[in-house]
Amino acid sequence: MTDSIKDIFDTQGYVIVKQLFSEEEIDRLKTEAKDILSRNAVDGSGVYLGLTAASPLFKEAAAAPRLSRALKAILGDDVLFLSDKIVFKNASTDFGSPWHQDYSYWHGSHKLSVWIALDDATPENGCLRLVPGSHNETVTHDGEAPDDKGFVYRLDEANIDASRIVDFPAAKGDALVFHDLLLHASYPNVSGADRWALISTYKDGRQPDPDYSWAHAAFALK
Ligand SMILES: O=C(O)CCC(=O)C(=O)O
Repeated sequence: MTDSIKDIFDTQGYVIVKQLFSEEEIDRLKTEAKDILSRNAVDGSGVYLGLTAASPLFKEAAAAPRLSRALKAILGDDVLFLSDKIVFKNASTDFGSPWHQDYSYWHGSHKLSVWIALDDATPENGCLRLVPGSHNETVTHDGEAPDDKGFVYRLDEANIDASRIVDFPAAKGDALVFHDLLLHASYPNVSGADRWALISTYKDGRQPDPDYSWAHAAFALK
């Protein structure tokens, strides 16, 4: 018997969904994202929040039927989309995201996020790295945050058992649905090519939470 998506999520803290979106759908989303960035005079590499608030195409993607079914299998029928962002790492910049758990930034009820590859992601251009099962563990963030790259709650890689780390190389359109306590990071992009990803965050709408200012465009999935 194969394990259900919820069993896998509960055990590992994540589920991989191959080809959640087709190449054509991803190309349309990336073109739309580039338009949004250029309309807002954003260039280089970085993070941009609020795609769904800015674009019907992103809103449709956030509620795509296959994604909605997977989220409901994990969270139950009352799934609330909270917010999304693109993490765009272009040829000119190469920072890797440090090890962290998203929950440190949000608190409240546990959420999950869906990381979607807008480009093929490899260790060379900055694919994600994960610690399976870490969503069941309490972690003390201890890394320094001396630069301006955000991620004030970090865990020094020296404090992670290297044998537990797995890479998530992704083809564009592949997705990782992950718990907000899953320890994750990404490699630096040393490839000279783009590594863009869309990250959308959801929760069980029945769970009470503070009024998150970053979730101003929240909507319930049908
Ligand atoms: O896409 C990445 O490089 C990682 C981003 C990330 O972990 C985050 O924004 O929480």
